[in-house]
Amino acid sequence: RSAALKYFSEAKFGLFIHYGLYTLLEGYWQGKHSKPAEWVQFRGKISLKEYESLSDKFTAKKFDADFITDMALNAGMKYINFTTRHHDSFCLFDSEYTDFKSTNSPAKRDLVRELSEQCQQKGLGLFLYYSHGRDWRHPHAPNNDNWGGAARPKYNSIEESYKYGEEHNLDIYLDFMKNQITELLTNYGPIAGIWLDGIGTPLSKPEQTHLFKAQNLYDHIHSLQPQVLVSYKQGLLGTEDFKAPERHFKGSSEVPLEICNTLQPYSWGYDKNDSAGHKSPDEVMNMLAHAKSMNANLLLNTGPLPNGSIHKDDLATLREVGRRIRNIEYK
Ligand code: FUL
Repeated sequence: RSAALKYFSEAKFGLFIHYGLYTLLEGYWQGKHSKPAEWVQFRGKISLKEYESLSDKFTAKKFDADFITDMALNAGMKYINFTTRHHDSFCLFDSEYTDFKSTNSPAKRDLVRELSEQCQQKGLGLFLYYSHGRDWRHPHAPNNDNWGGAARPKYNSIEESYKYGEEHNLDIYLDFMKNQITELLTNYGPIAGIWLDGIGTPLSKPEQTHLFKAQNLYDHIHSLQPQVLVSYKQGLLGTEDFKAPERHFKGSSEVPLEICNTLQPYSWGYDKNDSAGHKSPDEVMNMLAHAKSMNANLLLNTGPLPNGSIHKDDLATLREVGRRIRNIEYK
């Protein structure tokens, strides 16, 4: 993995993409805004049934992996990180282990496959975001009773399908995730990294971390594809290949760093409430400089619109950033 790590720390700049069912709600449920937009199921306490019905409207009509990968390359980026499955558990890939997936929606498409093919053709690394500890759908995922109040949406009456109590068995959920990650690492060619997200505060009860058997998962990942870099956001066990702090980073780190930030004012998934303005080329150049001063990569997020197209402001900014980067390189 040392060659992969070297490649990663030289790559410097990557594109993060948050796209999923939440995108269709554009940050709003019953007129109330959710901050961040991709947390709309949680903040709006949307019932599983209502949330599920969104998948009948998921067409991804303008999601164009060819266009997105060209855009990333033109911006001077070397890799892409894609939300294969966010906290809502909707998968943007085909999976034997769930029906809640894009291949089962009107889109009938495996977006991970489309992106992986384009990345391979164009020499971009592909990282796969996978929500690990936080899952608002799977009956055996961490729940509010055992894991603190923020594991699940706080429904007024508890959802039937959330099996709280005795029957709750985290191991079943761990197997589910392992199986899906196995699919991601066997069906899509060489993968640059698995980017796990999940047991952040306040979900983390450090004394319960071992229940997640994360090392077991890391070893399994490396047995499937030894070069794959594993990250767990700010870190979980300390054996991750790099840390990926959100928005800012202060201090120093013993492992390589990747700072993630978003082109939208705050949200990662598409948010209609963006009057504060998307980040400008100057702001992105500053983020790049900040990352450089920390010896970190910058993973810069765009939230595609409901139809899967890229927001025009992000497009313009990335184009200009690419131009400036090329200017600096050629000087
Ligand atoms: C966080 C998530 O909860 C956000 O929705 C987003 O994906 C961000 C990059 O990581 O932990």
